[in-house]
Amino acid sequence: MKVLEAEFVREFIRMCDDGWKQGWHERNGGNLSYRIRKEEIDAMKEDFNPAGAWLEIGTSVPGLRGEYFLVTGSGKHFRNVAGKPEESIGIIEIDDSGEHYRICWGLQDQARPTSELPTHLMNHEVKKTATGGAHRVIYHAHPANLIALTFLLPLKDEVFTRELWEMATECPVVFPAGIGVVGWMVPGGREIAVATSKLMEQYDAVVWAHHGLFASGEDFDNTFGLMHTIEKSAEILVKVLSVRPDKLQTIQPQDFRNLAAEFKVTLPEKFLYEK
Ligand code: 2HA
Ligand code: ZN
Repeated sequence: MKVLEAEFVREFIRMCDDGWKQGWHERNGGNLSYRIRKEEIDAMKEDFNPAGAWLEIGTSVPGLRGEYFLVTGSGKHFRNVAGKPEESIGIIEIDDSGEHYRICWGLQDQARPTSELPTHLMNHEVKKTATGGAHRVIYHAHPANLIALTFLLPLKDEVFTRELWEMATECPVVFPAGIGVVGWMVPGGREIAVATSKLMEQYDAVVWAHHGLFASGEDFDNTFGLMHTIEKSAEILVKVLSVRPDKLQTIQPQDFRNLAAEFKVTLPEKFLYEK
């Protein structure tokens, strides 16, 4: 099978295009990765290029040895992924030490995987263990309203989670574990990857202050949907705060407990503090 004919590749490309259309991917902003199933890889190996050189990941992910990932390329624009997939995205394989990768398909003309490869792979490693292999998608975008909030709210998991939950009744059902916050750090390296993946042990979404959001999920629909839900909620909060600094009424802690019982989700009490 040709790589570009595979269902997961078509869904990956569509998700890049959807994110672009949402306005979350200015220039080369954002990146996406998918941990490929064994049967999906086996079906397309004949379309791979001759094995490339092993290159440094920049961190260590022994829990991902032998895994294959579809990733966006460093410096590539989401806007171009659908039109030029072989140049914009590629498949990489992880070696037995978990410290190197090689390009098996795509990323034509000396392209490299996303500059955020360490964070993507460390998140995948954590999520693979935490979800028993269920999570396969890691998505990073630059949604403007959420980024705006990182200038206005205290950079605390409890505050971001609670404020976003209050803005839309669906939020606590979509991300019941809450969301994590990483204070401003230099992107692209191991340090921010360690900080982000630590939070991914308990959350499916992690905010990077003054930068963007990382989301994790089992498939493209749910991961895109998580990004979309969080950014929509952030947009409502920005609108509310733009009109006046306080709320006349809102969803109260006991309302959240009632919602949790009805929707059969567990909402940690640390987010249901009295204000
Ligand atoms: O340019 O979003 O965080 C890609 C990025 C880096
Ligand atoms: Zn970014």
